[in-house]
Amino acid sequence: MDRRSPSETLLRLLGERSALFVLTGAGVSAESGLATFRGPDGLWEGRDPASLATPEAFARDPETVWRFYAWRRRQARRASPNAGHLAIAALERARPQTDGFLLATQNVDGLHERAGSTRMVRLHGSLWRSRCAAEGVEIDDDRDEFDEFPPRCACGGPIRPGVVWFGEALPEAAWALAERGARACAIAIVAGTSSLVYPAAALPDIAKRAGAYVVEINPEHTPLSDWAHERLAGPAGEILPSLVGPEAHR
Ligand code: BV8
Repeated sequence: MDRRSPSETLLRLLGERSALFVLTGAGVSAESGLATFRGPDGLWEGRDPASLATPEAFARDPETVWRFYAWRRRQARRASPNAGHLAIAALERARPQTDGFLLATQNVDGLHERAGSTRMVRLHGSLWRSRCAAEGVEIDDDRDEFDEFPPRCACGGPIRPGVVWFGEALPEAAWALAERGARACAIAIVAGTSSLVYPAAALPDIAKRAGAYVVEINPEHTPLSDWAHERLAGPAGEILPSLVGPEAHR
C-alpha cells in the first residue's frame, strides 16, 4: 500500500535510533535540479547517459564522454543540496554511535557531502575526481574546460572521470563497507533509485535478509516497491524530513 507519511512502526524504529542504512540514487538530487538517468529529463543532448558511461564509449570517443562529464560538473556545481540531502545528514547526526549510520550513494554529484554527510560510501565514484587510465592514479579535479581531449597525465596516459562505468567493478572497499552496513542495520531506507543497477540494487535485499525493516521512498514504482516493508510514495525532499525526529535538530 502506497503511503505518503511514515507508519507508526517506522517512527518507533527511528525513535529507538537503531542502526540506519541509507541507499540513494539520482532521484534524491532531482529536487536540486539535476537530471536523473532514466527519468523523462534523463537524456543528455538526446543521448542516453548509460551509452556514455562505459569504457568502450571513452575509448571510442573520449571528447564526447568528457563533454558529457564537463556538462555534469557544471550542472552539479550550480546545484545546491535539497531538504532530502539535509535530512539524511540530520539522521546521521542523531546516530553518533559506531555503526549507527551509513549512507551508500550511487550518486556522483557531491551533494550529500555538501549537505554534511560524512559516514558515507560512494559506490559509483565522484564527478570531482579524475584518474589516469594508464597508472590508475586518482586526483581531485573540478575542471570543465580542457585544452585537449582526453586531457593527459604527466605520464602521457589519458585522464578519465573518476566514476565507475557500466561493466566496471565497484571500488572494493566501498562495496565491502556498504554490504557490511546493509547487513548490520535495523532499518534500510532506499531513496531515489530505480533499483535497476547492480550490485547497488542488491543492497536492500541483503538488508532485508539480515532482518532489517526496508523502506522505499520514490514517487514511482520500482522492482523494490512490492517487497519493501513500507513504501512512501513521493519526492525524497518532502518525505525524508518527516523521518527526522526533534532530537536530530538539536
Ligand atoms: C558491474 C556512474 C561487474 C557513472 C553508474 C552486461 C554487461 C556488463 C554489466 C552488466 C550487464 N548487465 C548487467 C550488468 C551489471 C550493470 C547493471 O546493473 N546494468 C543494469 C542497467 C542492468 N552494472 C554494472 O555494470 C556495474 N558493474 O556489474 O561490474 C564486474 C565485476 C568485476 C569485475 C569487472 C566487472 C557498474 C554499475 C555502475 C555504473 N555507473 N554511474 C555516472 O554517474 O555517469 S550507474 C548510474 O545508474 C548512476 O550511478 C545512477 O545512480 C545509477 C542508478 O540509477 P538511479 O540512481 O537509480 O537513477 P535512475 O535515473 O535510474 O532512477 C531515478 C529514480 O529516482 C527513479 O526511480 C525515479 O522515480 C526516482 N525519483 C525521481 N525524482 C525523485 C525520485 N525519487 C525521490 N524523490 C524524487 N524527487
